[in-house]
Amino acid sequence: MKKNSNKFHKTEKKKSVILIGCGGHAKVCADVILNSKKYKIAGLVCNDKKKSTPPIIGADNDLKKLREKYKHVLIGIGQIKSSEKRAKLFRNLKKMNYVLPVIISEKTIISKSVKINEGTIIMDGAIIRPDVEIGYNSIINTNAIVEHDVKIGNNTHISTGVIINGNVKIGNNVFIGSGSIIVNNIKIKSNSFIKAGTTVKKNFEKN
Ligand code: JB2
Repeated sequence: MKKNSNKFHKTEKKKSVILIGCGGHAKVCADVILNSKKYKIAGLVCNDKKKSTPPIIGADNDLKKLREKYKHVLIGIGQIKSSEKRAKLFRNLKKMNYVLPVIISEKTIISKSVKINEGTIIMDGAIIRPDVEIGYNSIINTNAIVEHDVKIGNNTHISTGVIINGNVKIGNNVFIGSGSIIVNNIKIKSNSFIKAGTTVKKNFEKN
């Protein structure tokens, strides 16, 4: 009898990723990675001494040593007041020769033409439409909607439930607070800070 070669599928081995941080944002990143088909968590890197699941495998000054064992890392420190800490960590991790993968939740809708750069995480429920481009080390948080042709820069945080309409251009180091709505064709300059629940109808360049 002919063997059924499709009976047992080879499962791709999951890659271990170090998660930096042990606060609220890291928890949500961990949730996304735990449900990922591509990645698993190697452990957390946290400067605080506390019990945690997943376990803490070191502090920031262990990262150089950890690189001997692990290649992939994700920054799980959130970004509300300033993007500086995440941006600096990103530069340091690159110097240490880490790879910062794009992490995409299994529960998203993302068009095939979307381009996303290294170290960016797309959380559960996000919808990202055609020809969107997203820079490196950014966060597209839970249930954010990013419509067609939007450009988002580096180190930028699109918070939970934000709606960004078509053709919007967003710079680097931007924070857009939860539930904000950005109408179509708007430009948001680098380093802008938009409070939760704001409706942006004109180009935005305030901090
Ligand atoms: O330099 C650092 C560092 N700075 C802060 N290195 C490492 N390894 N960890 C650092 N942290 C860690 O970030 C702190 O040890 C702490 O565990 C964590 C901050 O926790 P917190 O819960 O206050 O914030 P968060 O950044 O994880 O999450 C915020 O931003 C998210 C986007 C929260 O406001 C969340 O509610 C929000 N969803």
